[in-house]
Amino acid sequence: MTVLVLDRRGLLLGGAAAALAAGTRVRAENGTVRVTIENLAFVPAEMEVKVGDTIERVNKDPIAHTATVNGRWEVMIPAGATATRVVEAGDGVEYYCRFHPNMTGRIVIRG
Ligand SMILES: [Cu+2]
Repeated sequence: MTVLVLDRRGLLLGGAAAALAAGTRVRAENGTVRVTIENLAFVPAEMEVKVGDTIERVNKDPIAHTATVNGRWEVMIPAGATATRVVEAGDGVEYYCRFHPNMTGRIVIRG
């Protein structure tokens, strides 16, 4: 299921934030990596983790977002909330927000 909720403001903010975040890849420290969601973007957009690490997504926007991989998993992050998910084998993927498909992120599994 795909829900397209796009508006001009969202596209512009998401594009700018994604450009700023490009090229930044963080690694988990002490088994946890934090992704901040702000202005319709995942920051950092790319992370390097190991199976068993926890990804913590902090939503600073006043609207809900998701981290979604079609047919695999979805994490719902309500406005102002934090959601976590433990990295599983095969999670080296790109994900996106189901509500704002221009929001994308990438998980890289370190061997
Ligand atoms: Cu979203």
